[in-house]
Amino acid sequence: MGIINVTPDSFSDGGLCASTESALRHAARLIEEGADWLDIGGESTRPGGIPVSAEEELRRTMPVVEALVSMNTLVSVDTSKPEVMRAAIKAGAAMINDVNALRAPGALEAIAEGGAGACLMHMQGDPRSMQAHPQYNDVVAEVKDFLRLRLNAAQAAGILPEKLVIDPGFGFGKTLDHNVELLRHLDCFTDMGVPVMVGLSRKSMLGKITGNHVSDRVHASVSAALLAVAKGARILRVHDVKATRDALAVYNAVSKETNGEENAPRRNTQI
Ligand code: 8Y4
Repeated sequence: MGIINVTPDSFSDGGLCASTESALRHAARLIEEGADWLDIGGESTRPGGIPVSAEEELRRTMPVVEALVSMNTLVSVDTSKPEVMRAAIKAGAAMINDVNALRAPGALEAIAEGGAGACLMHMQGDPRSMQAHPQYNDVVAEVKDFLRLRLNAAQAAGILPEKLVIDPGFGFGKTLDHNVELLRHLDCFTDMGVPVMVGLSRKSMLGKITGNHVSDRVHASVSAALLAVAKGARILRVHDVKATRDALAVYNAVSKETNGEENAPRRNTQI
């Protein structure tokens, strides 16, 4: 899943048309590089990101969603606002990627009534304060308990299990140790009956591990993505589609599940 941020460029006075055009140019590139999905976001969900109104989020994202849907691209919309969810689904978005796991009043109903898919992500606290004092007794167990509760709430609201995806939410109210622990034990999340999605791309945990600036985290991101796949992740939310695709091609060529014949039991034979 390739990431498309639609936020007005503060260094140009091109306004909305310019940001729509540059988002669509970027989308075309990510599709060419092999993205199956594009995740369209109109509000910065990073720590300290500036909140925007539903109207502004719609103004930014809808022209991009409409254009991509008309080009037969699988579109996911990164939003926590029910009003934006409804408009995105009406325009043809197949999935809503909600870092708030459909906890806003009306969010569950928006997905259920629209018949769309949803990614339920774990976050401790809210984007403004979540990185202040992240705290867990057992991060894997607590994230898993939260996701189980949200899966149950979604299904109770009438969302079909085959429309749901879960995500442990790397970097959302977690220290480096919490993030590493979650990635190390990502396989613990594969028994919940729905695919596991991860977003590790260029995140600060990779900056802390490598010492690299956000502009130089591609290699670390690809490594983390491959580790996540090895531990059962099925959807990777990434900036660098080509690099991730190349790594996955190598992974899939070697991996046992896809090969059959080539992987008959082998042992070391003497002479
Ligand atoms: C550099 C680049 C530094 C990006 C930080 C970031 C996730 C997500 C985000 C995720 C799901 C981000 C919307 C944060 N992360 N959705 N969204 N999972 N499902 N930060 O991990 O990319 S935004």
